Amino acid sequence: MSRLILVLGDQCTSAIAALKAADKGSDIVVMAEVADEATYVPHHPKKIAFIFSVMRHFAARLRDDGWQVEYTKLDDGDNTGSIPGELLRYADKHGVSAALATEPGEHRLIAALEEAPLDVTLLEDDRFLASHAEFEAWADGRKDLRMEYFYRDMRRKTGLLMDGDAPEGGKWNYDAENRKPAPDGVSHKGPMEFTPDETTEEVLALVEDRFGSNYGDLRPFWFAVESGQAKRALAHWVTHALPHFGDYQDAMLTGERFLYHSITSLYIHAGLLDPLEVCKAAEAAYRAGDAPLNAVEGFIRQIIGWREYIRGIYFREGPDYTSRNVLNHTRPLPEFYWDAATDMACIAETVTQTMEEAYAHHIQRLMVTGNFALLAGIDPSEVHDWYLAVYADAYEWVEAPNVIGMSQFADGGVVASKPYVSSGNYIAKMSNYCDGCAYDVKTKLGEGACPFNLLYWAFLDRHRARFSKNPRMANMYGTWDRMKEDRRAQVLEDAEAFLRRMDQGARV
Ligand code: DLZ
Ligand code: SF4
Repeated sequence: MSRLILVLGDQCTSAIAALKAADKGSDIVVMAEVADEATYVPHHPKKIAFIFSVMRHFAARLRDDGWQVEYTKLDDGDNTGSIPGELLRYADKHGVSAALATEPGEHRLIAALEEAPLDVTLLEDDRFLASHAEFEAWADGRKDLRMEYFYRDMRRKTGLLMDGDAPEGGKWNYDAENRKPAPDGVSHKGPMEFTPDETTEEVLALVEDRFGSNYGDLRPFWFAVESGQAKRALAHWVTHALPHFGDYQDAMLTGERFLYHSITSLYIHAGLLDPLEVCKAAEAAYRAGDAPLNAVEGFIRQIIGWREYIRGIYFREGPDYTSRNVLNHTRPLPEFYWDAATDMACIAETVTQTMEEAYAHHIQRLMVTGNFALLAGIDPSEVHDWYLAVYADAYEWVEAPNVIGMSQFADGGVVASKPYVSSGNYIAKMSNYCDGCAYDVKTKLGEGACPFNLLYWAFLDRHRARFSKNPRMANMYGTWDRMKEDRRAQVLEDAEAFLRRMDQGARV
């Protein structure tokens, strides 16, 4: 009896659970470009084009490999517009009543499949080292779900960077060696770029037509769209950038949009690269003496530590996670997140690059746009929707814990032990953005004061009841409390005035 095998846009690998369990001789693969997925947030056009092109290339490969594939293009006349709708349409066409799918990475789509009037079996997505059950076993009974101990278990489990039972080099984590400030220049020319082929050009024309007015530039489009290209891009990065990645992981430099970052998240999440193979490629460079330990450990930690941990949190915390807002932040997202029209150079730079590349690295996301949103008290669900829309690597399973939890502290500390807030000092130390800014990072109040400086204290003051007892924040409160009272009052007044101007839509 044949079944339908659903393959979603971010499941484009023959190692996906549903394909591994399928029978090439009798089952029918279903892949569908649908309006529901393309519009549930106003995705960046590059993100939509990437996913559609990856899907079309993967469908062609499956057909070449002998699979029967039903593929719906977005502009097909009989497209029902939703994933369950397409499953039902093909079930009807082929007279089948059962479907096999790999668990989607968003609660929204899981619910839609579970509610579909069709017998859909969901298999767990095993592109992760830790199954749901393993993560639950690790998390249950723990007071704090911190990534570090989980990460060590994953190192032991994979044997990556292990020296017998001990961590390579004697330490598990070289994070302290991943924080060099911005270098003067960057030797790496950026990620490997690919010229769109005919399939991608067709997708680009479609996306231009249907989503051309979404936030962000569709062209130039140079992402890898099939696994062979993604592997070449990875090898290129390992050779040219990985050796410097560790030192400058947290640095930001005007005009250098990628520094030494790999952008492999884009390819891993979609299925083009296998996470363990990526880690092994990095480890091999270390073993061969081509890349230092702080770079390779820092990179591997992101994949077998952070990526796994974040996914565990998303499924453990459940569908209500994205609506959490323990700090009661309600301010709407400022317009400059969409048009970069702000005098704050750090934000203008990050938003402009996001518009043009659908990419910004983790510190730009966390300490510039994320930090500002948290300091300014922006509604976390608006912040969440923005990140989900504008980054080409964003799916809810990975984006929500990073934004709602890590960046906005809206989950009350499930992910982060303290809010990731900083004044302008951190940005000044880690970047050269402040050099070209209309504000002065050294000015703490009054004319020309860096808004991050003002909002930082206002945030601490606003949330004193929640954070002043946190030992990791005692220093900050100590500094604030030692300031003269009239100075404190002036800072709070200036912060209020700034937010008022921002709320009124004035350029800030
Ligand atoms: C993000 C996305 C977009 C834009 N379009 C599609 C689509 O048309 N068809 C599809 O199968 N998947 C798409 N995706 C990816 C899904 O939204 C993704 O599988 C879920 O968000 C779960 O991670
Ligand atoms: Fe950003 Fe403040 Fe530096 Fe301007 S001065 S770039 S607003 S941190």
